[in-house]
Amino acid sequence: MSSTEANQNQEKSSYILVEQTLAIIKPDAIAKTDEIEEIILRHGFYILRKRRMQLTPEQTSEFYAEHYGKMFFPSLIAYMSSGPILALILAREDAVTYWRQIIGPTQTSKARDEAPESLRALFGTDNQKNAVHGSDSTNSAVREIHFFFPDAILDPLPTGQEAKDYLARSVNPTLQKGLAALCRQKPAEPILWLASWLLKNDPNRPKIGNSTPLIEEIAD
Ligand code: RTP
Ligand code: MG
Repeated sequence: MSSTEANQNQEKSSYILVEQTLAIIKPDAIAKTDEIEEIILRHGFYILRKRRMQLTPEQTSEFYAEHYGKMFFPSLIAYMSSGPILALILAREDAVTYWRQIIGPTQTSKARDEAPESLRALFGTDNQKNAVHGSDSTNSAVREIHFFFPDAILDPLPTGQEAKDYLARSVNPTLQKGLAALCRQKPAEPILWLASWLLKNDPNRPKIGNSTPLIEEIAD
């Protein structure tokens, strides 16, 4: 792997900490799942979880409760419960906004006019059967991710700056010292060595007197 690729991979793995959104491949596009997943990955998203299922009309009504009472609500429920769907948790920087950009305008005809490369332009059927869903805000993303993946851990969902500040404050100073020590040492098992170094040098770990770290006392 080139150093550029290694850097890109390292950057991508930090996206998991940054933002998550919920995507759905809707019944009219389920046959295009492989193509859509390829596009998702090409845009730098991580697919953290996937769940294929067919929603009942009741479950669909709960998911789309914000649209209750609108003219299109009954046909939306019939459409979204008509066949299997695939729910996906996507992660990357700015995941919510970026995914909405990639899927394009709600109506397939508008997507074809204004965003011909968008997923709805490419895979949508008509103005209701529009191939894919995307959460419209970080708050909706939290609710929708828990709807499909009740055990998902994302509370609170950090925004980009929040995550960077948190890491800068709580982890980076120690991690950088550990990485420097790792580079000097170049051990055979670098990950295990670093894990052990971090345990021994965790600044939050209670010390007994001014002596050796607790873990070494247990090991003895
Ligand atoms: P989604 O929630 O599915 O990602 O779509 P969206 O935010 O772009 O659009 P939204 O206003 O939330 O509408 C939800 C879904 O309802 C169907 N719809 N049909 N006039 C119509 O016939 C109409 N308007 C909306 C679409 O399937 C839309 O994605
Ligand atoms: Mg919506």
